Amino acid sequence: MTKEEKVKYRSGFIALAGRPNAGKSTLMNTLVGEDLAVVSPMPQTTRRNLRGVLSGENWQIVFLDTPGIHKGRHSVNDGMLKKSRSAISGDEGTDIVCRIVDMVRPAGAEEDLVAEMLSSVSGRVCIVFNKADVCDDAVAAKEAFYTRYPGTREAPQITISAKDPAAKQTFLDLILPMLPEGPQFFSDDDITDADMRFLASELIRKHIIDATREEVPHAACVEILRYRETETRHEIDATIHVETSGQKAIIIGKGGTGIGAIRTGAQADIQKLAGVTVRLSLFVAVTPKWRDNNRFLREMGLDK
Ligand SMILES: Nc1nc2c(ncn2[C@@H]2O[C@H](COP(=O)(O)OP(=O)(O)OP(=O)(O)O)[C@@H](O)[C@H]2O)c(=O)[nH]1
Ligand SMILES: [Mg+2]
Repeated sequence: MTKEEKVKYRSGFIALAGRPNAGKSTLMNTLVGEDLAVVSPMPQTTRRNLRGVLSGENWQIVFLDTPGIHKGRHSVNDGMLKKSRSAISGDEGTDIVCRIVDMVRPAGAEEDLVAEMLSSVSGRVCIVFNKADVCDDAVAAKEAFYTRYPGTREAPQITISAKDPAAKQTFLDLILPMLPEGPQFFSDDDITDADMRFLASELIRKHIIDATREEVPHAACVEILRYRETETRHEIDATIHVETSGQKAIIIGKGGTGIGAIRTGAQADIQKLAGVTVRLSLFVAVTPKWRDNNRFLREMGLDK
């Protein structure tokens, strides 16, 4: 192959942005082919930006899963908004922003906030209309969206179900032609640059979210106290912070069954990801009002 014929390598950073619960994390997991990001029916599941990597023969995409765009009551909500904003604004090297739209829920104040934040994006924005499998009338949902947000009809766009593995090819058909020339940032088989400490804390949080309801998952924060790695074994001590003694009692459960199930489930998931034996110890601490404690939020990487 002569120099001229050589296919140029293309790469880009693509932020997945949108309101809470739109399916951003689900889409990233489908694209990278692993349960990397925590997914749940609860809004505001994602709290920090997480990179996922997908590589092809001559290209590499670095996805950035971001917290759902919303305004909440606590400092932690401001911190989440700041993280989405920095991903969208390009502070994290973003080339393209994918606006993930939940077609099932009509647009409201949150979607308006997404539109407002995206209006300042000078780079390219594409739209991913999601949840096609559960949307009764996708055409009507999209028409309502175009009417509310002028200019969106003309944007590059697709309609998918992020849960469906087929969404990956539909997404790549949209994105690959938009990908700029660029270097390879990660190895071909890397799926993220997040460390095991972070991924383990997220898996523990996933099991808390699955096991509890209403305010409890929002009031829970996982801190990794110790992560000791050998070639054959990872030993992890983690604290689950909650805000009240009532929440602590719910997490622990009758006779410790709640915390026991969270520990067993999370340990198995971390083990699967790490590929070695994992021993997980969990503690529960009451840290009143941590969601408004800026020092605590800074230590947890959740500050604004
Ligand atoms: N039926 C259906 N459900 C979906 C689809 N995509 C996501 N979901 C569900 O929607 C819920 C929210 O998905 P997430 O991926 O956690 O949404 P998110 O946008 O990351 O939410 P936040 O992190 O809270 O901002 C979960 O229960 C998913 O299973 C889809 O295409 N079809
Ligand atoms: Mg998410």
